[in-house]
Amino acid sequence: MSAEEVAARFQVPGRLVALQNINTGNVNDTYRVISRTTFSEEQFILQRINQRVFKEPEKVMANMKRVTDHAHRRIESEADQADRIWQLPRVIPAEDGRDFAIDQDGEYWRALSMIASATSHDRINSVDHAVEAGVVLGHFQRLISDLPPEELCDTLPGFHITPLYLSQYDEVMNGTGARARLDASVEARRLTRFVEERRDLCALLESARENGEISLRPIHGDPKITNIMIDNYTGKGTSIVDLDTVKPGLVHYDFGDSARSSCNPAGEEATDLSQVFMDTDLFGGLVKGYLSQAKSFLTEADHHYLYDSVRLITFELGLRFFTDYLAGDVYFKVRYDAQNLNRARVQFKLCESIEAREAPMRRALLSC
Ligand code: GN1
Ligand code: MG
Repeated sequence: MSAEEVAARFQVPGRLVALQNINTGNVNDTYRVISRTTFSEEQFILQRINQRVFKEPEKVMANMKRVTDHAHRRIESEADQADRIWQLPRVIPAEDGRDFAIDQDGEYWRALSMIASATSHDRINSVDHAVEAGVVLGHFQRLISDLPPEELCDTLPGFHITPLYLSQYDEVMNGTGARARLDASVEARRLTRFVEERRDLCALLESARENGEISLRPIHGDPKITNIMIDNYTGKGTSIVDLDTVKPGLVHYDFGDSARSSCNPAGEEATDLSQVFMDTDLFGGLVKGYLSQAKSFLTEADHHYLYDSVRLITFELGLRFFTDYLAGDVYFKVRYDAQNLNRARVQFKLCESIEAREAPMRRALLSC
């Protein structure tokens, strides 16, 4: 079934006039749909859920509905005191009232409301932008911090459990495909040494969770800078989008992911490694914005592990990209041959920079 036909199966007024492919993410297929009546225009987001990654799409949608209903209620109850209009996507029901539509090939589709007059950016462009990215993540986590994590399904078992990614890497390394790719690339062999030197790092957050120092909470799961919407008129953060990874997790996964994606001015798809580094001014801004919201629910132990989370999640994403390159690009979408290798090089370079800048980063965390 075509995306146009699926689009017509959601409860949106008017008739479809255009559908644009806006492939921004590395996993799902995303479209912007424009529908019009005589007097109005409605735009919404239509997505096909990638079932290779999300094995139980119904649970993904149940989480999304639970979290957005809760957060919308809280946004409304705090609206009078808020310094801005906060937005958050709404799940648009299908014609049969469900939160998704299934086409004849068994593909799951969902429709989400658009965030009004706002833009997402691949890269950060100023310290103020970093502050806003921090405020948006902290605000979202705060809104859902009183939602019991048991009420959310684990839709992606193993997501951000770094030791499991390391086991997958070891498994892939034993395959013949990986051997061929390693033999063909000096750079890939260099990255294997980078991983070997950091094996002990992998268990850092999971050990803290196992010994009870830090615990599971509802998280966003993917708060990278492209998922932060900045208001076109005020320059303030107005929303976080891409809610298919909301699930129980450690708030550290979110903070680490936000910092690694926001504070590397060259962005995730950089090809010139010399441009990739942890910008501590941007990090200072991000921390200031984040803690202005998150202080209210973070424990001392949570705070203690924030630096480590940036180092670990950056390393982890590099490891995930590198494993996927060695496995033959089976998880992340690619547009050119060695894209996943290049993405891994970027994250590993950034990880090195984070290690070199540990002292100023810890200072920034303590000063707010
Ligand atoms: C994937 O699909 P997208 O772009 O929202 C991935 C994230 C990574 C991100 C890196 C479910 O997110 O974990 O951090 O790529 N999502 C999943 O760009 O694996
Ligand atoms: Mg995502």
